[in-house]
Amino acid sequence: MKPVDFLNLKYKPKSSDLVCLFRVEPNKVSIKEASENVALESSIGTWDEVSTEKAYMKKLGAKVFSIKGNKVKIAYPGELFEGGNAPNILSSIAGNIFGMKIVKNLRLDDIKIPDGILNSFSGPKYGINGIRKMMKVYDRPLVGTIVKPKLGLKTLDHAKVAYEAWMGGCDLVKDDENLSSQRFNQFEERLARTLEMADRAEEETGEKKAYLVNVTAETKEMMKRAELVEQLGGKFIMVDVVTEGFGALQTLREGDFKMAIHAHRAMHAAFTRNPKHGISMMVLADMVRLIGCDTLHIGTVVGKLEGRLDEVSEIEEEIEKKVVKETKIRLAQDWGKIKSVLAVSSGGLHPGHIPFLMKNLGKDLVMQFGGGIHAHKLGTGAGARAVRQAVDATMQKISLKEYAKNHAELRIALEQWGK
Ligand code: CAP
Ligand code: MG
Repeated sequence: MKPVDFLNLKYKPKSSDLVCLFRVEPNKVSIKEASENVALESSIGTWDEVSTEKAYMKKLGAKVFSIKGNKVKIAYPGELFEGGNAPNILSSIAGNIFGMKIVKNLRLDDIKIPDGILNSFSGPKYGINGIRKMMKVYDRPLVGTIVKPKLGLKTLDHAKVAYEAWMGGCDLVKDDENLSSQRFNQFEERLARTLEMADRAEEETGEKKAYLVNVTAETKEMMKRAELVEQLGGKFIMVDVVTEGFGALQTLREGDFKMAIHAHRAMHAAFTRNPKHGISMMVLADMVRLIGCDTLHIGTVVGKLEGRLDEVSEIEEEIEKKVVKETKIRLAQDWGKIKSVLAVSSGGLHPGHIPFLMKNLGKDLVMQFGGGIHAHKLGTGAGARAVRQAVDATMQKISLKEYAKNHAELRIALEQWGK
């Protein structure tokens, strides 16, 4: 039987193919041989031809159809995958291949998902427009905070910090990625007390307020917690999408709760950070959108993660800006029935960063400040006000320095952290 051709540089991908862009660094073999092995191992092949192979399955073989330098494009027939099954797709295109000896480094940089697979998923329930409608904020970025310290606060202190932040002008208050239901701050009590504070702040400010409570846990327990949030009238739940896992994330989305899902990406840098090996943030963003989260962390360029501005060279900053911008654009790209995802910038941010973020990432954005609010000299409420003042100034095209002249909270923030 003629072997499957996993390498065909004349092949024109079909619209029903899922196409992957890899960066391949061969290990003592040609790029053609390395790429061919990536294609076979991530579809129907193994290290030698097996006698059990049937002619009828050849059409399922993935094909390397473009090699430009170390950039390799591979087309996967849509029938290779089970529709609506995210872990299944990743087990092929992002499975064993990263461990193969025939490559020194391998990075999945980008994917193009065919309509057939797109339409087999739910996508976000609310998306950018739905969240804007829910929060009644239409013309500016949303601002949020993370209750800090990230762990250790007792429930009533947690709820109090949240209240201060909402009263200061935060739209969103979220749990930190590693807060679940530890003894010092148990989930149910925390949920009830903090939602009470959200209701109070809504009444007193006339603005919509949302609590992004972290439901990350064993899947059944996670579902129970999400049901409780819905029963208590919560607008949002938050989940650590990488540590929770794509299958469990689908279970949460298929619960079809009347709540938006906030995706935290803790652990992502374990596979997204190395530009030579792993999986890009763009691919992670695509999977999170496909499954159906409404908001997703995408990075800041200027913040503390992935290297602060003064530590990275201009080139690195341009590359990072490009990655963050492209991910944001991708999250709002037209995917037919699949709604958009609202991008979240977070990590080492303070009010001085706001003009840069709004200039580079626009208004369809959530900007989150943990230390940048709670470390304000005058406390959480003042920190939140300083953030809103910086947003107002930027919306009115007034420099922060000028606006700070008659806005004390912002002036103090700029004295503390600069611009
Ligand atoms: C930010 C944060 C977020 C990071 C996640 C933290 O706090 O709560 O988890 O932003 O990173 O724990 O570091 P600060 P990313 O505002 O105090 O820095 O958004 O890159 O996924
Ligand atoms: Mg955090």
